[in-house]
Amino acid sequence: MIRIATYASVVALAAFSTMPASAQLRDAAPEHVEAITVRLSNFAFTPDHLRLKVGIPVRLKLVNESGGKHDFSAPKFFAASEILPGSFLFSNGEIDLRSHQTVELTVVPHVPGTYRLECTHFLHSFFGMHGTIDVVP
Ligand SMILES: [Cu+2]
Repeated sequence: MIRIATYASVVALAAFSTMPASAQLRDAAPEHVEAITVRLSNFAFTPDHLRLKVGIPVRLKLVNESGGKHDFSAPKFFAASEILPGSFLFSNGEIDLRSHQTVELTVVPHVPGTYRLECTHFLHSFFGMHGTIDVVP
């Protein structure tokens, strides 16, 4: 069931750009929001460097491609950003992803700076699962 739901959302996303506005899902992101896909694997974020602009919404699609759990932890970044409706719900600035889970959220960064991104699972960051999010004016 989860697999089917994930597949359906991928198909919906693929069709998104060709669909008329009236056919879009109610909680889908506005069509001109830039989308960035970040893949989580053992033990890396790809890409591991994001460059975002203050005040410009971005749709983040997080894809856990691995057979294990990971998280996308950037508490200082999320504390300095606004999470728009229709986003995956999470708390404490940390998004937990099950094996092969995909989640999406729309974020508006508000404060320029360089923020650390990491997976907080034991030793994952040590093995290279970390990155940076630059927010530029
Ligand atoms: Cu990890």
